[in-house]
Amino acid sequence: MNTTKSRELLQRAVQRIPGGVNSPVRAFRSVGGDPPFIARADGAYLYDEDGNRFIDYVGSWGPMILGHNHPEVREALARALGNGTSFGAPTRLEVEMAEFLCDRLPHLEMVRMVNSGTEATMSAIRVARGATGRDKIVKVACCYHGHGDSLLVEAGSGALTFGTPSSPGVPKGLAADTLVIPYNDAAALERVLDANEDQVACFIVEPLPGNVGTLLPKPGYLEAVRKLTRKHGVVLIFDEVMSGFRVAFGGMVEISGVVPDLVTYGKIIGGGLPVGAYGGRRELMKRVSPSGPIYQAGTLSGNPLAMTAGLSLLKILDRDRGAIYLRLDALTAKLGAGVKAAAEAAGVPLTVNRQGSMFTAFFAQGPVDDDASARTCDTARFGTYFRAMLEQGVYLAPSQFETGFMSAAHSEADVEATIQAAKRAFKKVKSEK
Ligand code: KE4
Repeated sequence: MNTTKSRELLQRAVQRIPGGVNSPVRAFRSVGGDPPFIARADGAYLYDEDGNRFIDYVGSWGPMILGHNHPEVREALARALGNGTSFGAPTRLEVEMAEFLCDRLPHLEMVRMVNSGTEATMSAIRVARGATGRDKIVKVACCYHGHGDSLLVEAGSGALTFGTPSSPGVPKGLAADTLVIPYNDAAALERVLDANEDQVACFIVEPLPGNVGTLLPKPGYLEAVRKLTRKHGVVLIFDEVMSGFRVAFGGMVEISGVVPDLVTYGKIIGGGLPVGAYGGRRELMKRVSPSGPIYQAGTLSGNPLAMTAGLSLLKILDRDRGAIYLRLDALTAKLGAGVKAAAEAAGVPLTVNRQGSMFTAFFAQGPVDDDASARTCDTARFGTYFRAMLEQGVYLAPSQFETGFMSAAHSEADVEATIQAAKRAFKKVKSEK
């Protein structure tokens, strides 16, 4: 595969951008090799600067649920461009977006738009702390909620789960207020809430974790979490930045029937432009400035172009939700089954987790249902598999601990071609060790 232009761009990029990328995972550090620089995308495909085409299972990490460059989204943006790009003033589009979301998501009584998932989770936590007057938060070890200081925290030593920074630059004092527990373990949540009575503002969790690869909630887990947080007066925050409008139109709230106090969104609701949102109970959201004292702001929040792209994508999902989610589920089920069968034929242990069009092939015997079991993966084998797939024109998430995304633009032929590529890739994995 010719990668001349991408390599030249990477050499220039690393001179001026940390690691040559504007978000770390794009650098392919955990899978080896250098990333192709993408020139354009259309439907299910990415095209790099050297003209190579890839079947894309990253979809910009979630937003491209209908595929890249959707004509209705593109045309809506073209029309909006003529009106100007940003005003820093209230617009009709923001009202329409807020009404669209709240009218269709019963758990959303009020919502505030921001510019990323990180801003959404940071803000939701501040609302929980401001509303309860409590400083501590509880998070799950394997969940990622963006790079806000309180959330770049890993499980500390000792039984009390006090957090320690997972990055330099996060103050120890702040990290200590973040308590970290394993996923799918309601007893661990009960212990930490009992040990910190009246001190915990919120429990934030990806109801369907996608940042350690895809994990599924055990039966009863989310219900138990809801019961425990209500009992202790703790705000329950579902981080649906990835799963929202992805696993179902109503996300994991729709699938599980468990209703959080606050929820965060991102990715799909921006249609590929920078958008995040947080919202939920009116009693909490009315406390946000300027209607209340809890401060949060953003120059480009609710930007007209981002609202246009997000609304046009969401309206298509709403209009054709039955057919779209059925197609996504069927295509992804076919892919998962085909890849699993290919691994078995090659004698490579593999566990495929999937919910709708979110999926991960873990190089582990399995089951993989929490952080500890996810960490047993053979990441070296994943790297070999990833590179072999890329060489064959299949663009997977460049880390074992990430989620893949199917789009409605993928065809049966794309899925079949991917399965055939996987058969060859597993043979290479097996031959290497
Ligand atoms: P952003 O700040 O990247 O828009 O969103 C942060 C975030 C919050 N919550 C969840 C559940 C998320 O998945 C994310 C971001 N997801 C990663 C994918 N692992 C974005 C990819 C990247 O960091 O480049």
